[in-house]
Amino acid sequence: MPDFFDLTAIGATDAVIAAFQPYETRGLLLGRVSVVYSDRYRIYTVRGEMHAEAIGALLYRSERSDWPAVGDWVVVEPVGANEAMIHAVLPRRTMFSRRAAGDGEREQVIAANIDLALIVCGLDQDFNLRRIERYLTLAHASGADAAIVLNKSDVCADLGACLAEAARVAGRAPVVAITARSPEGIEPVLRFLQPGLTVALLGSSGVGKSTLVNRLLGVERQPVQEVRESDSRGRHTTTYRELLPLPQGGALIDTPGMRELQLWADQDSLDAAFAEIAVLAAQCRFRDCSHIVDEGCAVRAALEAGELDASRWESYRKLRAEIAWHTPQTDVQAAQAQKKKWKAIHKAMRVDHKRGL
Ligand SMILES: Nc1nc2c(ncn2[C@@H]2O[C@H](COP(=O)(O)OP(=O)(O)O)[C@@H](O)[C@H]2O)c(=O)[nH]1
Ligand SMILES: [Mg+2]
Ligand SMILES: [Zn+2]
Repeated sequence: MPDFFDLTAIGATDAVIAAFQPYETRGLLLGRVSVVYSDRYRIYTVRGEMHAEAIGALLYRSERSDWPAVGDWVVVEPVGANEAMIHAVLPRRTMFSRRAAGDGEREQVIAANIDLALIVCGLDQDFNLRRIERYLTLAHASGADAAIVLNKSDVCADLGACLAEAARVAGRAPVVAITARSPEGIEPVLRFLQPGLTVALLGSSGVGKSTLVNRLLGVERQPVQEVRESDSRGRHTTTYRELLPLPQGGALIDTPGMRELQLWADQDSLDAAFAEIAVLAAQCRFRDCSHIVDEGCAVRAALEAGELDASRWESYRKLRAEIAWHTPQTDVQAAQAQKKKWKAIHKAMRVDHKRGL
């Protein structure tokens, strides 16, 4: 363990340090969560990597989604050489969430404070634009920037065509093609990594995320799995999500367990991922246009004129239905909506009162 671990290299910005300031006087340390086990954590502090637990009050007094997650900046009290107690979680800048499995509407935070989401896809039989759209929506919802990394360029018959197809759904996200099979093969991805930046790898299992991580770290850190020849899909390997400091500065988060990704996003994130559809919808005659049968529908008109890709529209509709079904509404949002509703009702009642009703 090094005597001094550089937290700036893994993303301790001025804002993070300012948020920690009030605690510094009490002999507490700033830390960043690298791994979450069920009730234990691994963290990086200036003293290097430590094991940690959260104080009871932190867990009892907050929602599950406020518990420490991978990537969180935390305030810790060192106890012994290698152990610490987490006292507080500092405010998150960005946050990746999904619906907790088997539990209706509960938000589960997968990773926090990610600057850039690298959406990794395989250029084999698994190449799938619809999945890119899904991950892009998720990235927009998190607040992080996104870039698309097409891996396995060595097995792609028509790289130009695949790059062009991906670019058509990418919006403002840059698209690069790589092969994690060789050191030179990953060169296009290096420009996305820099000291202080936290990058997360998103993508289905089997696309080569762990191979890329190992290549970037320069060591075989993550287990790489064999894929089935038939459909290029990988079998699930059970590893922990982990924040890994990069030798050249910056941090990387590999995200196993995001195979069956349940969207935790909102309409705005969807509109950001499908900007051309959002622009069209704003031009429909009716504000609540169904885009199915209504008169003056700009979306239908564009579809019929061939100006809007039917598969894009189909993809958008599916994701929208999924979002509408599981509208992520925090308690605060729900309370605010209620407050607004009753304010309007009370206002109407006061008017009635003045009228002598
Ligand atoms: N042909 C080819 N295979 C790759 C490439 N990168 C990774 N693979 C293979 O894809 C399989 C899945 O890789 P892995 O890193 O475990 O994928 P992950 O599930 O996304 O972490 C392994 O058999 C890798 O050897 C590549 O650039 N080209
Ligand atoms: Mg993996
Ligand atoms: Zn319409």
